[in-house]
Amino acid sequence: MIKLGIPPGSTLDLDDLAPDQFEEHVTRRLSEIVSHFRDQEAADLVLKQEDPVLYDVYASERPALDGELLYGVTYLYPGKIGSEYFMTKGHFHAILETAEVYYCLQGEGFMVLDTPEGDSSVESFSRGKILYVPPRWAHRVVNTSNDQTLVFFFVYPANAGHDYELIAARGFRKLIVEEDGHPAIIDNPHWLCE
Ligand code: S6P
Ligand code: ZN
Repeated sequence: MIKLGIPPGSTLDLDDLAPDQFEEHVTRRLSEIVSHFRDQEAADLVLKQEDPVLYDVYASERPALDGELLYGVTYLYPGKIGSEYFMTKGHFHAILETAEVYYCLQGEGFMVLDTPEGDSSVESFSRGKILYVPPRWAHRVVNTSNDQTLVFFFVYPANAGHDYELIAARGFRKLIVEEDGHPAIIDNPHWLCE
């Protein structure tokens, strides 16, 4: 239920991994995005033992109307599937011509971006960094820390919506994997293949 008037401000405590000031909460486990990882054998091995939570998203509730914004915070936990770091599913906005702002509050990693036409970009994303996601760019965040949760704030038009299908079908052009103990940006061997 959306209340009229000015919503009360709130303080985000980074040590609180379950902030209660947001109306929406989505938990994503490995099983929901398993096909996005390169090493399916490694993923299957993990899933035989457990179905780990990869990230939690907390967001405000606002009407999906022109002029409204949604904002919130994502906690992307550390870990790997094979050599590939934990990452968000990644999406285009359903209304492609909508942008988004991300602000990293804690941790280190990358944002991977693609356009429908196949342009690609990878931006470092660590504490204090603000990234602007222009209209038309799909976006995914990758946590490359061994032990720290990557926490970021986001804000975008409330009517933007999410389109996960194209990314689910073809992936992003670039993957972030561990090589010799360090993050490496590599070409996705399966891009466009499925
Ligand atoms: C929404 C915004 C974030 C992500 C969240 C999880 O436009 O970009 O709230 O939804 O970080 O990512 P994903 O790809 O699973 O929605
Ligand atoms: Zn988005």
